[in-house]
Amino acid sequence: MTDAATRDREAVEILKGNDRGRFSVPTKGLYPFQWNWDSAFAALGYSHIDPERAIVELETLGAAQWHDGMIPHIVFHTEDPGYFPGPNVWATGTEPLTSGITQPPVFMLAVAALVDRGHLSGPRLDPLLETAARWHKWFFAARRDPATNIIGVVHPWESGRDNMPDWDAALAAVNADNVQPFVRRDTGHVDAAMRPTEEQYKRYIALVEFGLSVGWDQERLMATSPFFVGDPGMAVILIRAERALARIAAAAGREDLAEAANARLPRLLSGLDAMWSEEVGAHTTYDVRTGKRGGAVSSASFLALGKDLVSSEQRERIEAHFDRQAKVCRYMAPSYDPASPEYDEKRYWRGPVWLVVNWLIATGLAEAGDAARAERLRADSEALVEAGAFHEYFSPETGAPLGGGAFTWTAAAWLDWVRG
Ligand code: 9WN
Repeated sequence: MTDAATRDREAVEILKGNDRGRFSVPTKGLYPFQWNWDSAFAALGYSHIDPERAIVELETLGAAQWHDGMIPHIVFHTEDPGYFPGPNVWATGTEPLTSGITQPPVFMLAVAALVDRGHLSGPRLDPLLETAARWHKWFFAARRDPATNIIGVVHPWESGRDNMPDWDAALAAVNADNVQPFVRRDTGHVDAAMRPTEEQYKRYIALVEFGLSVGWDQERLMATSPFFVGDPGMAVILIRAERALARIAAAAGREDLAEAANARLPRLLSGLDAMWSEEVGAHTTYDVRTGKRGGAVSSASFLALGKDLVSSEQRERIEAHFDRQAKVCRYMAPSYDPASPEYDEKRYWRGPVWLVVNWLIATGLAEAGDAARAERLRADSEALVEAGAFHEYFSPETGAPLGGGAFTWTAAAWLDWVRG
């Protein structure tokens, strides 16, 4: 057993090793730019060792906000041929250069944590609240199906859970016949068996080309993209972010921002409910184009165990899935149901455990008063770090470390939560 102080030191070293001054890279080599939700977690990690650096991380991300309010999923601060697709493929023409899609809005959860811990207030806080408010409002206009209030994604990368099996059917329907040949870079860094397949990658690029074809007009993208799929993960994170915004903005005297966030919440909650699958007994994806629902429980389903998100009947059914999986998995929470034929212990978001998702599920459980399940996730995450250090993801069966090493958000989750 390595002692906690050694792990703390290692985690701090990883954050520092991935620090590029005003932003963090998720890990060296595989991901050489600033990623959206990774940065929010980096800020949570930094809040324990260097709160000023945590604020700067969020300010840098906020500075990449588009005029329409979107905060993009990648900010390309530097050139780097080690990643595909780079800025020339996205061709968004923004300053700074960015991708053309978004990622889960963990940003406001990090802002709230910094405020609650006494590190952020006044003139540094106000612009960050404005940024969060503009982004949350953008989700309402550009990622909400007006008929159902479902919050969806126009690319699997937006969900942050890229190759989760529930995207397969909608992705397969995307025409990739005209995609120009390209060279993947990810499989030069990581074993291909741990990454998405070639067929999936072709369609990921076809969707980037579609975004380009509508000039990255985000409302048009939602209305016309061949891929627009409701995501319970994105929906729950946005609801939590809106609640955090409402609470912090009200306390900071920004009643205007608090009121707007509160006004959006009922529709966001009804959109989440519309993703409930009676057949599965949990929230699943919902393909807005075809009406088809995802087939099984994913780690995103457990996010709905957070505070005040579901009915007591729904809660019991989701808890039953959690408890069933907790009996068969040495390490919770697998990214996809091990009972499903699509489950794959090693392949990215089709089975492996991700510590940041555990952070999100467990903080939600704790807020909802479910200390036991939250502790199961924390203890399993601790055992994973003991067994496999600070990797990108882990086998739920053996704890084997998978994907990239020395990962910023795994180290941040350790400092913020796992170490207890
Ligand atoms: C595409 C950086 C990101 C995470 C995502 C994760 C992975 C990128 C990729 O890495 O996605 O955005 O190229 O595989 O799926 O959640 O933000 O760590």
